[in-house]
Amino acid sequence: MITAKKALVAWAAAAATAATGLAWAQAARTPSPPGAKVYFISPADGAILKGPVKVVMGLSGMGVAPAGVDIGNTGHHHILVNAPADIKLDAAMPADAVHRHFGLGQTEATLTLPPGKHTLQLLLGDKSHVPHEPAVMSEKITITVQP
Ligand SMILES: [Cu+2]
Repeated sequence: MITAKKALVAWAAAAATAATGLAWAQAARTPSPPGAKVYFISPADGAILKGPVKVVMGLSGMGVAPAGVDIGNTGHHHILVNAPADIKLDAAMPADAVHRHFGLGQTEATLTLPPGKHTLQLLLGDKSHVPHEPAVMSEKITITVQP
């Protein structure tokens, strides 16, 4: 016997697979144009510095727009601090110590991080903080903050 919940899950999976231009709940992802990329202007990978850490974010092939603004080929920056490898790309990013949002369209940030090694990664989000499809994500860089 198939339960209502199982039926719903099966339907959802089929709908998600078949979705073409179909808004599917909150998981609908905004397309990114080919070649779009985010990158760190600073700091450099491997940098050893004293805090607070000034981060300058670069974006190529798309525009920066504040969160909540629905304009094609735009997004806002997020810095992922010490993110796990299995970061979710199909849902809105939470706002927490790992996911730092710059929803006003900022392209610079100052991070206060404890001394030690940290990884930083940029991930662009759409108006609803959901990564684009395909995700516009930088390489992960490692920095060392001195005491
Ligand atoms: Cu965001």
